Amino acid sequence: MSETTLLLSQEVREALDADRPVVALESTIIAHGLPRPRNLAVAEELESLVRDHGAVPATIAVLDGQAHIGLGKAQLERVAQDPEVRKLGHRDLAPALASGASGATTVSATAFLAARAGIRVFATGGLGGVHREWVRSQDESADLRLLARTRIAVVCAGVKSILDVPATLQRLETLGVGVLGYGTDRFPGFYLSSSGEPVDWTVHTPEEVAEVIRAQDALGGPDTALVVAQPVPEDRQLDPELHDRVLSDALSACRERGITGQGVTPFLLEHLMRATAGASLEANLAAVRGNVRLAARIAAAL
Ligand code: PSU
Ligand code: MN
Repeated sequence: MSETTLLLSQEVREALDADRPVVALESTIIAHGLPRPRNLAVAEELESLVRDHGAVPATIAVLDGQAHIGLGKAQLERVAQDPEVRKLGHRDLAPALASGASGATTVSATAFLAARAGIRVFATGGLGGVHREWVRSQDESADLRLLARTRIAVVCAGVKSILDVPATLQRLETLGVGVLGYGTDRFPGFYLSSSGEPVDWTVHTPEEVAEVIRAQDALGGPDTALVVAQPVPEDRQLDPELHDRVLSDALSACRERGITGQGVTPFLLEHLMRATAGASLEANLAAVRGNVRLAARIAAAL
């Protein structure tokens, strides 16, 4: 990719050149996953959290046909506030660049661009995955396939609980994407501390994660990602009963309105937020904050 296609902020470029820790942050959660105007405050807070833990934040987005790795204040504001900002998965990057469009990047697009820029650690909320009703809709997030061929560590709170979690874990296994439980032997459930599903590998410190990353690099082989799944603290999770109740309503509403494709995930997150009077948002934010902190510590340990 040419220099003009991938635009690194000066701060990110200097940090990468000097081998200092950098953490990639995605922008879809800002533009399409959180309500305005809180989303901007969160975007800024996440960047500060990365800095507080000794790393440089690189929020990634496409603006006017240029892929930005690291955003300035005005650029971050644009991503948070401009309703024209689209949602860009990995496959949308080329048409967006070619047409001069602006868009927020999902996990798939962010992981791709971050790896291209030489960033090794990435933090988000919850990965996309296999949707319930996959048999009918064939809706599986592009996040999974992209993570099967991108060398990056993604710190997340599991996959969004709106998904079919066991099916998503099975896909990750099939695709050869490693999964570590951070401080847990259960796969986290995004809004919930546990999805109830087991994970095969548990680590407890950023240094242990760094060891796994180094081993992955030493082994070589297919460029797969590493999913570092950290649960939201139990006292910050969404009440599991409330979660299950509102989720079934949200899924029916999505079906009734015929929402498909890129609209599904933002619709469900929005619906849950309203139906829980903001409680799902607080759980989501608690998870993301924890992930950003941990990602910075992993980047520093590398
Ligand atoms: N994590 C969050 N909120 C979000 C997302 C992740 O806490 O909104 C976004 C990510 O960008 C992820 C996307 O890649 O949702 C998945 O969308 P889809 O199911 O359309 O692939
Ligand atoms: Mn989808």
